[in-house]
Amino acid sequence: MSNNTTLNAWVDECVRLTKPESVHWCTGTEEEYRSLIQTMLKDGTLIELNQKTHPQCYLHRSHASDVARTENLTFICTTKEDDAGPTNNWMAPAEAKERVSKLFEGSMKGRTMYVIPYLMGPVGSKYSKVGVEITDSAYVAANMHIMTRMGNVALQHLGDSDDFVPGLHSLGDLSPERRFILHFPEEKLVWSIGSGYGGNALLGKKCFALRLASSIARQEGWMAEHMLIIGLEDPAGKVTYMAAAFPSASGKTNLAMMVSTLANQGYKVWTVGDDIAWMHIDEEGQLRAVNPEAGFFGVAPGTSTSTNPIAMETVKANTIYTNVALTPAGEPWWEGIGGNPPEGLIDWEGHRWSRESGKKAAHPNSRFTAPARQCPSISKQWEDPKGVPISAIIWGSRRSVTVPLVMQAFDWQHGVFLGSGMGAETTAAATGAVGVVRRDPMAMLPFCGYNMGDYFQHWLNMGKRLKNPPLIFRVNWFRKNKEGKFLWPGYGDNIRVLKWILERIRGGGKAQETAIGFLPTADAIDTDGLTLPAGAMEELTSVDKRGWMIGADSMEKFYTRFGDRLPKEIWEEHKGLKTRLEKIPG
Ligand code: GTP
Ligand code: SPV
Ligand code: MN
Repeated sequence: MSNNTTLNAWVDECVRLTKPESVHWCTGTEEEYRSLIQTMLKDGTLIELNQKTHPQCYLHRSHASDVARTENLTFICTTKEDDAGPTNNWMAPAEAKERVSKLFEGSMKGRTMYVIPYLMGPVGSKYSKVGVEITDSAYVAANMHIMTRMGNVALQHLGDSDDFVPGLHSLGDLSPERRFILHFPEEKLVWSIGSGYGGNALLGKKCFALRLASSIARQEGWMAEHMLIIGLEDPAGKVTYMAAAFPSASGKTNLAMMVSTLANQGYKVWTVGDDIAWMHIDEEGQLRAVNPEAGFFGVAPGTSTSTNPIAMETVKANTIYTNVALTPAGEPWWEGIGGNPPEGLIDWEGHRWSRESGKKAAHPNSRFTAPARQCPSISKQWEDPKGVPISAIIWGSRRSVTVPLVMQAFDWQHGVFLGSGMGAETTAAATGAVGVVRRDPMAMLPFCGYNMGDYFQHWLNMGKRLKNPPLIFRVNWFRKNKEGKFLWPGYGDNIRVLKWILERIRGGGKAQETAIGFLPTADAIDTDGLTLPAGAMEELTSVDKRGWMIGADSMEKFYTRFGDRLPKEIWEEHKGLKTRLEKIPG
C-alpha cells in the first residue's frame, strides 16, 4: 500500500481483476533488485553469466514468438477513430476494455503481482512524470529497476496527486492471438497483455514516454520524441547539444555513444540519452531536452569493441541480456561482436548452434538492459533537471539509395516537412518484413499516440514559439554502392558529419543550395585520415533526381491518407520540392 488513495484504489481494482497470489510493492532498493534476480535464477527465467568476466550479468530467453514489438497488436483507443489517425490501429475504448478485460480476468492466479511506481525524467525536474506499472513478470520488474528511477523516489515525486499514468501488464499465455498493447490517451492508461518483450512490456518506455506522452505533450505544449540526445564537445571544450530521431535499430544508441575518430582534433561526444527525448520550451524561448529514462535497452548484434566500445564497456556488469547466444565460458555472444563464433555456442533459443544450420546464433533483435550511469561517455548534464539546450534536430534512417549522407533544411517548416516525409527501411525491432521502405515520420510512426496530421501541426506550432529554433538536418549512414557495400564507414566517423552540422550552427560550413535542401559540397566534410573509394563523397552529397521524384510520389500517397488533418504547410513544402526537382535538367 502507498499513501496515495487514487493509486491504492487502482491497485485494488487490478487485484480484483487479475487475482494474484500475492502483491509486492516495489521500493526500488538494491536488495529488492538482487532478490528479483535470485527468484528468476531459481525458476529458470534467468541464466547466470560468467560472474568473473560479467559480474551481475544474466541472460533471459524470451518465448520464441515474443521477441520484438508487435505493431499490428498495438492500439490507440480514442473515442473517435479519427483522433488515432490513419497510421495507428484503433479500437473504441469500451470495446477494447470489454475484449481485453476478459483476458486479464484471473491472469495472475498463482503469481506475484509487482506494483512498480516509477519516475520518467530526472529527480527533482518539473518535466518529470510518474507512471505506475502493475505486472506479473519479475523480468519486467528487474528491467524497470534499470530503465527507470523506480520505487520510493517516484512515490515521493507523486505525493498525494492523482497525476500518474497507470499501466497494467500481464504475461497472459504469451500467445500472439491473445496479445494486445492498448493505449487510452483520454484516460492516460495503458493495458498490455500477452507479451513479456521490451517495448510491449516495459510500459514506461514506448507506451508511456512516447505514445501517451506525445498526446499529453501536445495538450501541454511540449514534445515527446523517439530521439537520442548528445553533447558535441569542440576543441575549445564548448558543448553543443543535438537531438536525433532515427527509427528502431537504425543507429541511435551507436551515435549517442560514439567514439569520435576526430578525438585528435578535440571533438568528442557525450551521451545524454539514446532513445527518448522530452523537449520543452523554457522561459527564454529555448528548446531544452531531458532523457526520461535511466538505462539503455540496446540492440546487441553489431555491437563490438570496434563499432561501439563505449556500449561494450557499459554492458560489462549489472546487465540483463535478452535473446543473445551463450558461449561455453558463460559469456554473451552475438553476430558482429567480433571474431568467429566459439565452439559449443548455444543459440538464443537454448539449442546447440551450428554454422550449417544457417541460423543466427543471437536473435537479430536481441538486446542488453544496462544502467545509464555506468556508461563511460555519460554527460555530466544527463540528470540536469532543466534539461540541455538543443541547437540541432537531426532526422535519420536506413536508406540504401537516394538520401545523401547529410543535408540541412532551409528552415523550420522545411525541416518539419523533411521529418514528416522521411522514408525508412524496416528492421528487426518489430515483427514483419525487414528492409521494406515505408514512411516513418520523425521515426515516430509506431509511437505517435494521436493523429499524425495533428502531430505535424504541433511541430509547426512549436517552431513558431521558439526564439532560436534549432536547425534541422537529415542524415543517412546507410547508403550502399552497386555491390551492396556501405558507402560511408559510419559509427565513430559519423563525428565528421556532426562537425559539419556544428559548423552550420555557427554560420560556417561549406554548403550548396539544392532542390532538396542545403547539401555539403563534396569537400565540406572533414575526411582527414579516411580512405574512401574514389567518387564516394560526390555520390554521398549529390541529388538523385529520379529517386527523390519516386520519394515525392510515395509521400503524396502517404499525406493523402490524412485528408484535411494534414497541415497545408506540408502540402506547400511538398509542392515546392516537386517544382524544384522538375527544374533539374535530365
Ligand atoms: P532502437 O534501440 O531499436 O531504438 O535502435 P537504435 O536506433 O538505438 O539502433 P542501434 O544504435 O542499436 O543500431 C542498430 C544497428 O545498426 C546495430 O546493428 C548497429 O551496429 C547498426 N549501426 C549503427 N550505427 C551504424 C552506422 O553508422 N553505420 C552502419 N553501417 N551501421 C550502424
Ligand atoms: C525500439 O524498438 O525503438 C526500441 C526497443 O527501443 S523497444 O523497447 O522494444 O521498443
Ligand atoms: Mn527505440
